[in-house]
Amino acid sequence: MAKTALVTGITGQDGAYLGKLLLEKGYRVVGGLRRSSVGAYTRLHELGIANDIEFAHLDLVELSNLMRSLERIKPDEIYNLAAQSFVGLSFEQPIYTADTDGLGVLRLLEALRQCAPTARFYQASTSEMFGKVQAVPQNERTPFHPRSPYGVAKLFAHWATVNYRESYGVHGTSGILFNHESPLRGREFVTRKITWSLAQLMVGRLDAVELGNLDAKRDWGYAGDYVAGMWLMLQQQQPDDYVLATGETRTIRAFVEAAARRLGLDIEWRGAGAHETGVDRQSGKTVVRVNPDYYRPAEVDLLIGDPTKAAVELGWKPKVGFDELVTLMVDADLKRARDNTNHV
Ligand code: F7E
Repeated sequence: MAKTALVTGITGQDGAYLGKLLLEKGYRVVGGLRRSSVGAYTRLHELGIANDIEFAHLDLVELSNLMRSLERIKPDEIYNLAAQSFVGLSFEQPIYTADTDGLGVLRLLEALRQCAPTARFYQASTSEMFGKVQAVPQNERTPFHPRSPYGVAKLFAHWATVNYRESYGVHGTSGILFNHESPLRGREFVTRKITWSLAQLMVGRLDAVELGNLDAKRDWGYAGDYVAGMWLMLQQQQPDDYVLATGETRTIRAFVEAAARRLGLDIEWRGAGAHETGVDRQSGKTVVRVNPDYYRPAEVDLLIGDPTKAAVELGWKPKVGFDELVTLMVDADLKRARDNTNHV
């Protein structure tokens, strides 16, 4: 009989890619949907899977709803991808973020313990938990030091998952994923903001893109590769923690340069700090400006992951490299800009 997977956060970037992968593997996929999910089905339509998923109204703030849902759905695997996932917003909405990303996971684990105790559980943990990094590169044994309400809430959820594993024998796995991007990434995240904005600029619909801290460094992979890692984790006999990352890190500035290059722009940086601009050498036009409004109260300066454990134990390796990722995202956004569509 086909296995049933419940994917919370089905409408997000990772939910869409994971949903597609699970359908291809023959799963019955139930997608947890909040009544007010942003952009609801657009990513699922983009991947052509919206009609193959069963939807269940689910909200991590409502325990009774979680319990009834698990009793009804009877999942073999639960992938908890639901979250307020934007670090910047978590400074503005810290309590809401803690409720959904922290306590919400505890509610889901309680519901699992009561109503679906044999279901395997994947928690979407994050490199944001490393924050002010205590070692370079970061792996499963690196101590945590979160730097945002989002990171703090996710760390609570990570330890709750470990605790339910150790206390009640729950098959709970925490996937510590570094940044993973794609053409389906939300436009508030920096990579997609860059590719979307530069593409809009190319068709004359935008003057320049405003960004915050250009010096932050991130380990960027491709979301499609990372959801395959999530699935592999839940196929292991024993639950555990795994880092997924590429092992490479680059500045935001380098991402801008690469995206611009793909569009035929050659960026020269002028000035410094809040006065820095990125100018296209050929046209002399300013295409990037720094706007301190996008600075964060506390920043994560450097992330670079060590995915050795996932490589050895899961046989997981990222397939899409940095240049290919940038190309994928820029080309998708240029097409959207030319077609004047903005649904994703
Ligand atoms: O920022 C800097 C910003 O918002 C990356 C989430 O998926 O990955 C993501 O979190 C960096 C930061 O992602 C802008 O200050 C500069 O240093 O794309 P981001 P994030 O905060 O790394 C982790 C793994 C998650 O778990 C999260 O859910 O870019 N930056 N200028 C900017 N960032 C944004 N958003 N916008 C700017 O204009």
